Amino acid sequence: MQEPPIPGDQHKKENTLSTKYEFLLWTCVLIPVSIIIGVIAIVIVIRYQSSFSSIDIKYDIDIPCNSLKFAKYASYSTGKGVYSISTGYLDSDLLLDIVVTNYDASNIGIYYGSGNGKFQNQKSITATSDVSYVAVRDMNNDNKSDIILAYAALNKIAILINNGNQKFSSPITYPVGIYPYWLDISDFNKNNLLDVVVVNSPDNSATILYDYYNLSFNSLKTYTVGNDVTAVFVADFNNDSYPDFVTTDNSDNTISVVINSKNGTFKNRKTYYTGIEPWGLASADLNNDNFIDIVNTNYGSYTLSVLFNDGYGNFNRRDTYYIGGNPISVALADLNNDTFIDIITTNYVDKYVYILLNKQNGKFQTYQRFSTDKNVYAITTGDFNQDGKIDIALITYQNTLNILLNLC
Ligand SMILES: *[C@@H]1O[C@H](CO)[C@@H](O)[C@H](O)[C@H]1NC(C)=O
Ligand SMILES: *[C@@H]1O[C@H](CO)[C@@H](O)[C@H](O)[C@H]1NC(C)=O
Ligand SMILES: *[C@@H]1O[C@H](CO)[C@@H](O)[C@H](O)[C@H]1NC(C)=O
Ligand SMILES: *[C@@H]1O[C@H](CO)[C@@H](O)[C@H](O)[C@H]1NC(C)=O
Ligand SMILES: *[C@@H]1O[C@H](CO)[C@@H](O)[C@H](O)[C@H]1NC(C)=O
Ligand SMILES: [Ca+2]
Ligand SMILES: [Ca+2]
Ligand SMILES: [Ca+2]
Repeated sequence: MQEPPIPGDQHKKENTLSTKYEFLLWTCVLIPVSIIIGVIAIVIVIRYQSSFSSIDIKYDIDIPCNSLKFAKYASYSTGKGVYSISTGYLDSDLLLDIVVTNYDASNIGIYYGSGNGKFQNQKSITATSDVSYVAVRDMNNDNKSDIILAYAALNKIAILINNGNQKFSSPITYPVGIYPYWLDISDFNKNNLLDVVVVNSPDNSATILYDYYNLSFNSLKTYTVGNDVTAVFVADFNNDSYPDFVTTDNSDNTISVVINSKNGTFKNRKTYYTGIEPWGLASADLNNDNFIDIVNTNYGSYTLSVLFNDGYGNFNRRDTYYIGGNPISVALADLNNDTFIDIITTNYVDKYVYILLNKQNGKFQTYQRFSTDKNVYAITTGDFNQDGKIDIALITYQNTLNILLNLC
């Protein structure tokens, strides 16, 4: 099974080769020393970071459904190299459907929902190889959700218009920057025509495509963000009603917050430190002060960063939570129906979904984790069985889609 392609991996590989000999020599000296340092470090970490331990969890806060419960997960097969997942209403039955991209199979797969938590087998639509991201949105305002894809290897995005009766138009493509990796959709200039923001990983840039109408965009603008940008998420961070966006800058260990100038163009970004190799990203109000906060996964330091909005779109307060392994994807949803948003994340090297319940103040409990297939890559949430509780859907590098129904 292949590792997921990591932006910037190429440079890292070359660097590793050139220093291989040096590395071998050093390890002979460093191994005994590092063992001693390692033991000391583990003792310190266990002592001071209670979140490190998943065994002796004490949930001392009286919040609803403190011990979460999920039904044993259902597993559906996907295409080869399933990579991105999204959910929405893709036919007219008002039951949530799921769409995934099959990176190596050059197609996307749609799972039509039955409303009871079960899904039909995948119906695939030909796309291209290396489809790195999928989103669902009604782009042409005909009240039918369309599908938007990042065609990473072709340096384009693609839109498939929903023609009804589970039929979609052929993908129509639009050039963006190099290796578009992730995207989000909003109306940045508030003219009721949708705009798309795409992050181009090795380009260190974000492309905004403005005003989708009659199957085309009206104009395009590019902004600098951080190195090997992996993700983008749109939200109004300074509460001026104009949508802003945030990116994860994988090689810089930062997020970039980019604020709208109230006319759809953007101010220079502000950066804030995260952990090592920030990757997945989501935002929501986590402490119920009505300002939007930010959560990202740190692939290289096995943690989550939670960054709090001061009300003006500045994020100077950061909390860190240990997850372990290599966390990639993160989603935010209220899983115990107490109006406080909880965190759902995954860890690429194992077979669990990790949930951190909100202590109703923007601080989070030690994670609870639930079994899935191995190598969880991306997650999304939705009420798939219509019981008012938010469920979890995720994809794994076993080429599977897993559904976990919330029983809390
Ligand atoms: C949009 O579509 C949904 C589902 O098909 C339907 O229930 C709703 O009435 C439609 N709304 C409009 C404004 O057409
Ligand atoms: C839509 O685009 C087509 C093809 O470019 C063009 O012929 C047509 O006039 C456009 N319609 C509108 C309403 O702009
Ligand atoms: C948008 O607003 C900014 C800040 O007020 C201004 O510098 C810029 O020229 C404006 N751009 C457009 C296209 O109106
Ligand atoms: C955000 O802006 C709206 C509209 O101006 C205002 O009503 C609301 O109180 C603001 N929210 C906060 C938390 O300041
Ligand atoms: C969630 O909470 C609301 C408000 O307290 C309540 O009306 C609703 O029934 C709850 N939903 C579930 C699934 O328990
Ligand atoms: Ca549509
Ligand atoms: Ca617009
Ligand atoms: Ca704003």
